[in-house]
Amino acid sequence: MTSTDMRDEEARAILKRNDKGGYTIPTSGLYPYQWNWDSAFAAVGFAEFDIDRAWAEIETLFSGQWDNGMVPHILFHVPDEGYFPNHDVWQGTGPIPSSGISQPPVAATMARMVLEKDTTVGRDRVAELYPKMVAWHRWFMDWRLDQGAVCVTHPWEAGRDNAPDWDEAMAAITPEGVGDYTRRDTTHVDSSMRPTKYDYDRYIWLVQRGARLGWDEATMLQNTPFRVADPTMTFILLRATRDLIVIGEILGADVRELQGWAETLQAGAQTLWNPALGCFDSRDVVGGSWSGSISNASFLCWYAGIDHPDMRARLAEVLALCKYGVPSLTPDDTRFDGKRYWRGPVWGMMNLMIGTGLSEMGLAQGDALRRSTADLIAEHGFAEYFDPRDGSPAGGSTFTWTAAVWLAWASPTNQGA
Ligand code: 9WN
Repeated sequence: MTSTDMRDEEARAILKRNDKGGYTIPTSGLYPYQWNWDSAFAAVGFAEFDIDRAWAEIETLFSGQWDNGMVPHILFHVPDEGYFPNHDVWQGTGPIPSSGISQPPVAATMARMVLEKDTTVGRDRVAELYPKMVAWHRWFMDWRLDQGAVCVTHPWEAGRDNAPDWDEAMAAITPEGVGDYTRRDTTHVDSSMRPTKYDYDRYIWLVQRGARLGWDEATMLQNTPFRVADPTMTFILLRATRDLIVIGEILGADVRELQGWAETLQAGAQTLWNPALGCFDSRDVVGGSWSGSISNASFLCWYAGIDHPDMRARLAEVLALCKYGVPSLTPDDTRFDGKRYWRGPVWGMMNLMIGTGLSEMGLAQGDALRRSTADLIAEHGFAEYFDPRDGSPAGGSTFTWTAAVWLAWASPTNQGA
């Protein structure tokens, strides 16, 4: 067996081990539930060897969809005391116990990838999912826009929990009355690789506010303390809406409403251009300031079909400092912390999206990024994230989305595919 075959085998084994029957946990211990965008990435990993299981992953995710169209960021299928905050804190109001916020909507893009693997099997499966995905995208368009850019109402919604993008907005929160709580994440992972207590106090304060207001979007919007227009959400929703349009056209649906959304989001993405930084950036809607972050979310522009000469220059600068792909924050930023989660580390699925976008636009860095991600995983394993300075693994291990990224994109088995 070659080393590539061994990694392929290991990646399949990780997906099977993290499979809890219809849904996949990100990794055991640290994350014992179904997470939204993790599941969508898991689906493209499964699609490499089990198409039926790939569809089941997305179907189970949408079984937790709320009446208003929202698809929660966590589905608490089986209670587990090893995680905090659990459903008793969140008090999500959907059909199965869940959190009360969403996560980056990669599902339609991943569904299109699974569909293209096998259109015969996929057509009926995607036809069932299509109206649910449209309803979810409509929820974003109804409740999360600012000047056409997509906002997050909690750092966990962006999936980039402790990114510097939220620092200003978080500083404006005084987490009064949050009470005592016991974190579980730092019993699984070294605390130097996780968000701080300062962050967690504000995360929980925001959750308590949502739960108190019954997760009613209109009520939560009034005097909202946290609303940040975010490149992660904006670029991903724009990309996913285009993929949803392609799926709709295959199904013979009327896609005019979706085309309107894509135009709105395309214009909204331009409102994230920070001229002083020469980069796409997060914009605090409440406080009015730019984050000033050159992050891996900034480089999702190509994934959304948006090119910019300055972004190419920024990418070249960042990649000159990082051997293994795009870090969550450029190392020459004073806020950089190479092991602390979204303040420095490289994440495989962000490399996948950035690399895919670059390749689709005919830019050579796309394939270079795929090869450096392959080296990263081949040399350092299937970690949750990696220190961009030397590739050392951080966070959880035997991680679902890193295995999926390997199988569906990075593995040399797929080179030239
Ligand atoms: C909170 C599961 C999730 C990812 C997020 C990542 C991390 C959760 C946590 O893990 O967030 O949602 O408890 O730290 O930041 O992107 O979906 O892998």
